[in-house]
Amino acid sequence: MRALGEPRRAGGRLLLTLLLAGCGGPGGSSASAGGGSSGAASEGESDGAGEDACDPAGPVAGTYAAAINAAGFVIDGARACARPRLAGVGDFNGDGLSDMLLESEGGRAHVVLGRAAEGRVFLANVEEGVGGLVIEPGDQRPHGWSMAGDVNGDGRADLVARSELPQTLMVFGVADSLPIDLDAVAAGAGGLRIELGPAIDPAEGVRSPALGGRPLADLSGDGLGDLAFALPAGDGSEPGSGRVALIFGRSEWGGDVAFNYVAHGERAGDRFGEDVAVADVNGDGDDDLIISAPRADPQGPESGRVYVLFGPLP
Ligand SMILES: [Ca+2]
Ligand SMILES: [Ca+2]
Ligand SMILES: [Ca+2]
Ligand SMILES: [Ca+2]
Repeated sequence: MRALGEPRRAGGRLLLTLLLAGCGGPGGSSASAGGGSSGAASEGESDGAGEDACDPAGPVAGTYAAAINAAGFVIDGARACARPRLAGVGDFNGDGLSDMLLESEGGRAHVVLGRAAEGRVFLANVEEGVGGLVIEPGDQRPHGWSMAGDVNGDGRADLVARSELPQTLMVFGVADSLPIDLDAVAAGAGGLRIELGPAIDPAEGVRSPALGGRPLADLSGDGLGDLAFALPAGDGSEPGSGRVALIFGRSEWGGDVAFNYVAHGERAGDRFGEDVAVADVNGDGDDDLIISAPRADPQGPESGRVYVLFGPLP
């Protein structure tokens, strides 16, 4: 096995040994491993507006030399214009270390395995199974990725790829670093396709197919991770008030998967479900569900309301 510090590009041309300090890598990569994502479940919108064009042959900002004033490591993207984003964290391979889920333009995702070593991780190496694994989108064209908890109880965090609605794909965590083909997952190998059926209208705009960012987001209290689908433009108590729907984890997946719990916004236009997070707010040891409705009107127009639902949820 090669060391992580030796990037080997797919074509085999580039062989460099780069240590953390003082060496600029291949141009165009960021020195920060962070993507600004908090781990709350409102992440995963990569198909949005405001995209500026990226020229793969365009100028680069200069040399990147890992100028972080702390111990740690950096993760460098594999290719120009990939724009990897941090889509979630969780222990995908079950080794006790938190792993990072990165999603790139075009739907490709990388799982970068947690490690104690400093230095650099190259996604080009991860694509060859060194320090992580790649998930190729195939024909599934995922719109966004999220790290879920362990939704099947095997000790490994699982992933969710938002595919063409009304369906989503779940990728079960694995211990090895072989590439994962999302087409195979859709066919039932190493995961499954969840048909959400008419319960989700594509026009509703699903925001967050998983409650990532925590080792386990367990809102049902059974020890298995659960999935959340936030629909801030969906129908709730009134049309367009928003809703959040949960699918609870289970040891055996398959067949039709129905929502186990649905919370509704109160008034049209509330944007209930704009943000969703999980934390133990009341200190009883059970996860609680936090949902924002920034345009609710309880104290005047769009004064906003945040709901805290104590778990376990029925
Ligand atoms: Ca891990
Ligand atoms: Ca799992
Ligand atoms: Ca659960
Ligand atoms: Ca609690």
